[in-house]
Amino acid sequence: MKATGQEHPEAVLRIAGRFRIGGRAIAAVELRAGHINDSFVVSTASGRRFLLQRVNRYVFPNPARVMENIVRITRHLERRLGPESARRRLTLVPAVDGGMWSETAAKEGPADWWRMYELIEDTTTELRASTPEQAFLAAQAFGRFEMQFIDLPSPPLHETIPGFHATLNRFEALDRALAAARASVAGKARHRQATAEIRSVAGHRSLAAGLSGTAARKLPRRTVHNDCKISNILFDRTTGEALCVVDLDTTMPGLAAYDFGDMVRSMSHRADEDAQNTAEAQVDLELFAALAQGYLDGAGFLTAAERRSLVDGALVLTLEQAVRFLTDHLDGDVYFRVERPGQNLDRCRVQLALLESLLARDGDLRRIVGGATT
Ligand code: GN1
Ligand code: MG
Repeated sequence: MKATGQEHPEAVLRIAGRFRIGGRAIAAVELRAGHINDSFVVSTASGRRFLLQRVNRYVFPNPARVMENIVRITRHLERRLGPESARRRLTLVPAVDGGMWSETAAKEGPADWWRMYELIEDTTTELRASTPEQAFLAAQAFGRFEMQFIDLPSPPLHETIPGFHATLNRFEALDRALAAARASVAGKARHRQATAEIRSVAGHRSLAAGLSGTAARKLPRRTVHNDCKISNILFDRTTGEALCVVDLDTTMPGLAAYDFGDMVRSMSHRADEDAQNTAEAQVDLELFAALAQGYLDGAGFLTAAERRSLVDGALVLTLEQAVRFLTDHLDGDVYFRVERPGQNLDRCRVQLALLESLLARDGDLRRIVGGATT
């Protein structure tokens, strides 16, 4: 069952008390950021602040895998970046019982899993890239993030969501959602609202194989972040520096093209992800070039074949995200949190408009990536 996100503040404070926060938790404020987990900023009497999160069990049916990965990722970054780097990486706060997360019984369904991070103070987050400089910094930070895992001792991280970028399977999930929607009155209404988008997505279906052909199967599997949007970067409030990459839930083995593709779908234009008007969902070549330069600068390990796959990543990831938002709209918004009806359909429309503009500039995009220097 989908998590409701409703939690009594007293209950959140009690859960915060299960972690080693060095004092009494006196306030917990819900942070409505992200579409998946529930997040709370917890303050103690002495003024220290933490981020408490409940892992979404609908999205992550195997939270142990998520948390085992995050423990490894945060320890690896601490070793690599050194003790002075606390503002440049996430730090898990251990539970009082010595574990790195805490489980609470849910009213119905499986137990809730909670984790806590130290809050990195004096940072800001952005919902979209407003300047090429910002896009460059964000892309460079994601590239450096991947670079930091080049020497991650084996085994590879768990796949927290198997087949996360199996785009062809995402189309099969859409087919199932379409069939299910036709079987109920509410589903039929959602289906009717989405007629144009269903047709558009079907017209692009052949692109879905862009990262699964013979050439793509030869690409190296790296440790990638898998959710490279600008809101997953903390910027220093004073200097504007891209300090810290956050949201480690889907950091796992994958292709560099997934991360670059996600950056393009979220940062190469000026539209909000859920804009109700798609006029701004057009690739801006200056932002795109900044993303390519920043990413290639940060991810210095990329092979020539990986570089050639990056624009395919942009097309596939944008289409895939359109399919995922459309599927969730048809399913009745069970996966991505919504604040209003139709929001997932709006999100789908933004991705589709962007995809059309990426396809129209395909030659320019490939020229820019080919020419970007490392
Ligand atoms: C989700 O957790 P959040 O809201 O940052 C999603 C990503 C999507 C993104 C779209 C686990 O990320 O895959 O690209 O929304 N995460 C998961 O904004 O599905
Ligand atoms: Mg995420």
